[in-house]
Amino acid sequence: MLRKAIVFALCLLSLPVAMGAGKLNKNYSLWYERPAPNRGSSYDKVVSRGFPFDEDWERWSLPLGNGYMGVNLFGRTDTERIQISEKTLGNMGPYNGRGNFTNFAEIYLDIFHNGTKGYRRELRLDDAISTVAYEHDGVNYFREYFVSYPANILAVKLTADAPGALSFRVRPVLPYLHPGRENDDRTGTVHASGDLITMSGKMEYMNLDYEGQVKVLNFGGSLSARNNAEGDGGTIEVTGADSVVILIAAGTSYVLNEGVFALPHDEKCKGNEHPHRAVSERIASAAAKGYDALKAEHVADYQSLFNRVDLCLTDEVPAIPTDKLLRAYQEGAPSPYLEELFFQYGRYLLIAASRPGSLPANLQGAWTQYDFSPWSGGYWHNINVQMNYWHAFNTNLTELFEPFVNYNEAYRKAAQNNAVNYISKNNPEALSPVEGENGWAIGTGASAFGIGSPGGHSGPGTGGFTTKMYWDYYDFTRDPEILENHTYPALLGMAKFLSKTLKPSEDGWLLADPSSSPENQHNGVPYQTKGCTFDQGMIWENFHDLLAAAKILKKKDPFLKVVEEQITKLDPVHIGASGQLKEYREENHYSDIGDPHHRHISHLCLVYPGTLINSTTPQWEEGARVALKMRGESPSLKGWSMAHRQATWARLKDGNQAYKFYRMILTDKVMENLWGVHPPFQIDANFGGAAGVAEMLLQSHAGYIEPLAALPDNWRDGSFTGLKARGNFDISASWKDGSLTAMSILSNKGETCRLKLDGIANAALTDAAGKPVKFKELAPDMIEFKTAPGATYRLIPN
Ligand code: FUC
Repeated sequence: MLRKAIVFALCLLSLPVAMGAGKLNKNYSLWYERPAPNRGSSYDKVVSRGFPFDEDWERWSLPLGNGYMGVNLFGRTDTERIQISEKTLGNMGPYNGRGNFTNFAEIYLDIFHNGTKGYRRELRLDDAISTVAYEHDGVNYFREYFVSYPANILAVKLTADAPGALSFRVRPVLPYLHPGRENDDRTGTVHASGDLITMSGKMEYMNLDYEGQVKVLNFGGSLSARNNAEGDGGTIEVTGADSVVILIAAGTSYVLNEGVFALPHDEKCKGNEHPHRAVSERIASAAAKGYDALKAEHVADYQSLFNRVDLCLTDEVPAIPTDKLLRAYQEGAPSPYLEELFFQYGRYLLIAASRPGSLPANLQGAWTQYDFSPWSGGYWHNINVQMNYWHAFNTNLTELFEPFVNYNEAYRKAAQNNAVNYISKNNPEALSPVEGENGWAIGTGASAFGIGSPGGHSGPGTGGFTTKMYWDYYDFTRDPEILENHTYPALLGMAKFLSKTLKPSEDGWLLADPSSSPENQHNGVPYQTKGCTFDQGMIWENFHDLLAAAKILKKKDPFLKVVEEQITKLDPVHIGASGQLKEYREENHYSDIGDPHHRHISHLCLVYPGTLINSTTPQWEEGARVALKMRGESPSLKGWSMAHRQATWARLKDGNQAYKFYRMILTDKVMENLWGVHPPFQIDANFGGAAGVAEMLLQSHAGYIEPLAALPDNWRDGSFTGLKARGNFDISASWKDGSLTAMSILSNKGETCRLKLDGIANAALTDAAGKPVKFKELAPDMIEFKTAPGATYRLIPN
């Protein structure tokens, strides 16, 4: 049970006034009284489809990252293990050699402190710094680790409270060297010289060079570098230092461009610059800058994103370590603190896994210790990659979506070939001979090196599901440059493809043919049909968003006429004999076809993240409720499946159901380091869970902003600051006994603001100076007012 809790902050009843980079209401950290166990990549346990599940790494290590680099810390005192990932390092992997995210390096620190006292390790979300503290032989030792985005470097500082107490060996090891593995060899050397260890090698399959450097800076004491005869054992011995700073940089010759997706595997990275120069420069400039300046720069950079959103559901911070807190929660104890922590952790992990210039967050975010990662550590487009970015939009981290944009635009050319092949095969009459006119198509699986085509278990709607992110990218930013240069071209190209996947039905509709509701099976085989709800719905979303974008941009493309015509013939929504939103047109009662408890709820994508089914279509909403209820809570649900259900229930305005699935993620699908699992570890439950919380507290998809749209009974009192609403408004709110007590609205773009709340027509609306602001009453529960860019408004319900 929970021990005494420390009352730390009083945030529940005060209206948060500060918006943006303010200090958060309380400290958030994951902390433990023991190091992570390390049996050295133990793969005894195998889960889902034969994927390895290393209990030590997956459950107990703590993740840091900067988009480029992922780092897992074990916090050990005997031999510390610092496991490094770099998102662009790839080998052949499964799926016809489409490329696979793989472990970059292991950096061991042989410290040999056994029998320590007062041990504590921590990952502070407040500043993205991890620490280890303990006493050994009467000396207090302390370590600090962070991965800086501006410097693209891992910095480690070791100190002790006695002079000359630090003696240890720095020992990097390159994993998975497979000399002679046919066509997929990984070679590498580790060489130490002076204060620098260089790890350098090649991935044969992609013709990809990689290099890592470890610089050891001692303050007091001495260093000595050693090498072995084989060339793979460079180490640096530190003796009698007062403090030590270790800087680690990693890089590869990968360049994100069209060629990576189009060329044969051994030409993908051929001729690219070796990473030696860039890695050396990063190490040199970080060393010149010095630890304290690097740290200050890192904290400022990180907090400029993280501190935008605050969430307060309790004033209590439990005084027990995270693993025990989680255990108590799993045994039924409430912990609103843990619920806040998991939400903020989802934001932390995206900041660590997706930054402008890096590849997007993959299935494992930015972290892998495996030779072959589960599902190749790829970008799965039939829900996972979308879920990775939902909270980028609603939790005010929009620029973290940029990596996906760059990635998607780089693979667009290959996706155009996919479209030509797909149309040629499935609807040759519709094929356009004009280059580019068939648009672009994306299937489920993709990696940093290659993409797949739609078909098989997931239909063409996968593309509309993908372009939804582009519309949201614009809708949450209202940035005309984004609309013109990114959103519109993505929507238009996808619409050109989707338009050609449709065939007329006997009763006059246009149906995607072939069509599959992602991954669902009937009698053990993927079920293929015509016009399933997912495909029709996601095509509708794409067409709808394209027409909206075209209207704003005043585009005159003749193809828009085709879309205007086709969108009226999609007929995506059908209610069945059980009252359910049907997954298939030919279904009568619920689950006549398909797995009744399938992990995917693809037809409900029309509710979330789609918008076709909303409060203006109450009968469809009711059908969605019935279908979602019937899908049940089978134990075979994955972490991400729960997160999608959570967000969908939020859209259906059922806070208690949404909360139930949020709680279920934390109860069943989260490990001691609060990583979500499929299982194995898969980051989307972390990300989707955070998006779901924001969706419970604030919605804006139906043309108005609605605070507390799906507030559960368990969150009676609380407050948040800085959640993002469409129209680019930053919203803060506080509530008591389930009712809004105050709200503030920062208008970033000066858009008209439409608000929905019971009794809002009687509310007091003022500007920042307290002057009343006039609003138009559209209904007793809906008002609208004009805003000025940069202005903040305050609303107090009556
Ligand atoms: C989808 C899901 C699986 C898994 C995989 C990475 O195909 O159906 O459950 O999450 O992606």
